[in-house]
Amino acid sequence: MSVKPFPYQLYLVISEADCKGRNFLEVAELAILGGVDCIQLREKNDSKAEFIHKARQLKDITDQYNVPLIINDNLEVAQHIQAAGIHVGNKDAKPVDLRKLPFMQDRIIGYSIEYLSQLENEQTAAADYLGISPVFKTDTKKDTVTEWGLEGIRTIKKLTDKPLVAIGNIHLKNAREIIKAGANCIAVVSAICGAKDPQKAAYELKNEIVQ
Ligand code: TZP
Ligand code: MG
Repeated sequence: MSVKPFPYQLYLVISEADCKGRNFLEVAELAILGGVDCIQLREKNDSKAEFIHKARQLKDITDQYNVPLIINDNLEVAQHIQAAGIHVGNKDAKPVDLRKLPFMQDRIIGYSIEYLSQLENEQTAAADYLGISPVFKTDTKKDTVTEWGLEGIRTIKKLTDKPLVAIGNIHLKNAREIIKAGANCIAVVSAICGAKDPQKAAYELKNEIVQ
């Protein structure tokens, strides 16, 4: 299976709720201005219509900056807005099935790794990047399985050529060591959505990981 390039380094995973009362579209735009180069919209409790509405508004912004917008676990929403890709977890739609769809042929499929055994499966082979989920335990998502840590990144790096996106409690103080351990990209929620100044937070994170 070929490996498509995934040239992104600072990935924002955003939801309206994680922006805690601030306009999530403004947070996303500031984050892009600060250096975020990939965005995922992750709305777990929205109706389909709400999710599509938000995704369409966000896509208007990401398109202006040529930043890919990935939709969390919802093919219909992704298709509706012609998203750059979809991110799925271990219990969601299967990358192999998604890849068979004409719409998904050339789009990005992200797949979260919760167990080492997933690296041997065909789903991993069909994905364009793997989420190391979570690298560290986080209050933002509590229903997680394995806390990979830096050692987990090193182990996974040895077992696959796929680009690795680390997520989970990543902030300024640990971003660089996560990249050094072998992650190609870091993904954050609260380090940017919860920051007083999302643009500055993104800028500092980007500076920390781009050598
Ligand atoms: N998947 C694994 S951890 C996580 C997701 C969506 C949340 C990460 O949030 P934060 O605030 O960056 O720790
Ligand atoms: Mg899921």
